[in-house]
Order: sequence, then structure tokens, then C-alpha cells
Amino acid sequence: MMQRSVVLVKPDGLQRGLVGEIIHRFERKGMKLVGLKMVRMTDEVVDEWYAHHRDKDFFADLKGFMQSAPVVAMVWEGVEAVATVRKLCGVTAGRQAEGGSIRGDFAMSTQMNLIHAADSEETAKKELGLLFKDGEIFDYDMCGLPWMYGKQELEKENQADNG
Ligand code: 3AN
Repeated sequence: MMQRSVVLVKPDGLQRGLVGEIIHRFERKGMKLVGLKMVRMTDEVVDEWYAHHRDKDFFADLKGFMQSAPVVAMVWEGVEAVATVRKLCGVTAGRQAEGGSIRGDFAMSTQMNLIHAADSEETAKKELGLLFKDGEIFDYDMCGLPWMYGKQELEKENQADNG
């Protein structure tokens, strides 16, 4: 199975009408959408999601922000999906993010930086478990796949599955 990454369009992205723009970026890149829904993050989910930030002085603000409106949660699949998605997002601080990335093109802030993306395959698995139920992740053939990757790249993925 190809790697999966979990992405959230955060409340600022929803409020600013950037949901379509953000989805479009991953679609154009050639990634495969296997899960998509709108959710309000509960206390429990935010605490788990940002467990590594719980002791930071900005945690209360971050939590309030993440619960201020629904988020749009997505799961994108592809070869090295986690790193690829992070690259498209740009670095955390919007003002420093490179032009061409989502944050580089649309964000001025570190908190209001539009989007969350899993930072490792392990985190992606944890986040998928926190927000998605069985049956909300879809397995289907993407007809363009042979035009997105070379044969060898796809074979490598299959070998990893069997090995
Ligand atoms: P990323 O979202 O790029 O993985 P993290 O995990 O360091 O970055 O931060 C998670 C979220 O916490 C950020 N997207 C941002 O909303 C908030 N955050 C991080 N650092 C700060 C900060 N110094 N001040 C305010 N909010 C922050």
C-alpha cells in the first residue's frame, strides 16, 4: 500500500474560502484522495492531536482556534506522501514559507497557517485513527496512476507490500 498522509484545512482556511484551492493543489500534484470529511474537533481529539504542544504557552490559543469552526480532514495517498504533502504546505511560519507552497502563497501567520499535515508516517497513522472510521477510507483504482509514476516506482511499492 502506498503511504498515506493526513491533512486538515484548519478553521482559517475554511473561513477564507481556501478549501477548494488547497484540495486542488494536491490533486494537481498527482496525489490520490482516499478520505475526505468535515469535522468539529473535540477536546479529546485536539489534546491527542497536539499532545507534543500541550505544555507550550500557545496551546490554549491553538486549541481554541482549532475548535473555532469545523476543519476539513483529508487523507492523501502517494509514493512518499508524508514528505510530499509537507513540501506542498511549506514551513510552519507562514511568512517564512516559500512562494509556491500553500502557506507561502496564502499565509502571513504561524498560528493561522491554514493547513495541518502529518509530520511522519507514524503521526499520519495516529491521526487517521483519531478522525476516520473504518469505511471512511476508500480503496479504488486511480486511472491516471500509470501516468503519475514510472513502472519501477510502482513496482517498488508493490514489492514493499509483498516483502
Ligand atoms: P506544523 O503545523 O507545521 O506541523 P507544529 O506541529 O510545530 O507545525 O505546530 C502545530 C500548530 O501549532 C501550528 N500549525 C500552529 O497553528 C501552532 N503553532 C506552532 N507554533 C506556534 C507558535 N509559536 N505560536 C502560535 N502557534 C503556534
